[in-house]
Amino acid sequence: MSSDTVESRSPQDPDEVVQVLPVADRSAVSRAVDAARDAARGWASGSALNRTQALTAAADQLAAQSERFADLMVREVGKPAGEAAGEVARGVGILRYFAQQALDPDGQTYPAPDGASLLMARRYPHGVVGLITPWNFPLAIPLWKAAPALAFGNGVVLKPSPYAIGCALELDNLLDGVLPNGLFSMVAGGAEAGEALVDSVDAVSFTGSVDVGRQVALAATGRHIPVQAEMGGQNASLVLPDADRDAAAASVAAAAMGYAGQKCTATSRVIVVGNPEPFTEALADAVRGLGVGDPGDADTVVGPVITEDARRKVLDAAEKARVDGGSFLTGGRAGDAHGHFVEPTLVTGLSPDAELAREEVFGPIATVLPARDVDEAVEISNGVRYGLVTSVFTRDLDRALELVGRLDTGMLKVNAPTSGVDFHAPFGGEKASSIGPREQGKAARDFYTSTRTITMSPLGA
Ligand code: UN1
Repeated sequence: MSSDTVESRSPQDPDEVVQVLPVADRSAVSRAVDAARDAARGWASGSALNRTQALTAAADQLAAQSERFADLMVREVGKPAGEAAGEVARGVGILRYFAQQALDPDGQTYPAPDGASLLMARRYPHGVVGLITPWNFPLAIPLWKAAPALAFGNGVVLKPSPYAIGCALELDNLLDGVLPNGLFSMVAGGAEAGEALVDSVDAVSFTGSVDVGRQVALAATGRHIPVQAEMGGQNASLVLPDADRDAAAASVAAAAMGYAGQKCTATSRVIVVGNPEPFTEALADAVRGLGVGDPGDADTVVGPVITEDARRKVLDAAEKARVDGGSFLTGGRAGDAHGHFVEPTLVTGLSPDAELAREEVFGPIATVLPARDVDEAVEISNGVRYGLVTSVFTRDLDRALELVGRLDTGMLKVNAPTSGVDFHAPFGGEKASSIGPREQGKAARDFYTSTRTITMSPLGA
């Protein structure tokens, strides 16, 4: 690979190059932004019904090509086939949902002090929104940003992760067929292309690591443009003594290890209140029962991690955990296949202060931490810099309700896995997990538009 191209390779078969694209330099990025800005003018001032129809057509086309998109996702980012099919279906749902939101009320009226004027607040698009997206949800994340951006009248330039350029290119081709020329485009590249994008757009939405998210937010704030960054998690599941043990174990195992733990919503800490043994055994059994291997197989839950570096990072974290006094209930080693496989790894015996219990690894590895009582479980859960999503397993709904106010978390799930997102509800975290307004649902309009307050006074008699 030369420095002026980026390429993606299959994580289960790293010899297979999936896509190669030229890197967009600064001038290519500004050309894409200028074209989107030109196209966005007519798009925003035209009929909202037109936007509804275009996004509906995109949904129809994606639905018609579901299998092709899912197969590419399996091949390019190693997502297990079942999850890949689910993500394509989610993408179709996102497009249909935001297609309709284009027709929702776009403002409010207020009683004017003089009783005669019309006082209103109306939402207007920003112009061109830059999207910087990760490889782990190569369709859903670009779509849950692009669909509302477009629905509310913006143009979009997408810079996807280099590991997911094949999926992004297919999405670009699909949208090109239904949108005005230049309104949506993608630019390939790494940090430089991302910087060039932040330097030229009118708003930025980012999903990725904490460090890059902070840099993007600082650069965007320096230009006085709206920014939203969704970053990491160190998500906990609190298992109370009255939980339905087997159901909780199955749910936590899938949330920790599904797609090899490569979700910002994955469960990384399992905080067991009271005697930890019975639940820990049930969890280890559930993890051992997960299908591991070729992501193309329908039974696979845990495929490879994205790159050799990612595999190294997981194995280093496991080794560090061992040195810190942890022991492995399952896993702890690389898989023996040719791709970037790691065994699903469950660690016990660590202090909540151990690195593995504080920092995000983004792999199939989780820690079991015992807690004396619910208060201690809350303290452990809140004791990290992240606050994206937390789950509580209990039959005591009064207790669950009380915990809603005590856990520092953007989303709370009761008797449900930390992973999994509803595109029609607000999504985002507290503390280092997020910067800026929430994504998705009705919250999306807050980010992708800006309010103008308008007073219209009668000239008088
Ligand atoms: C999910 O759990 O279905 O990057 C979505 C991520 C999150 C999305 C999670 N922003 O992993």
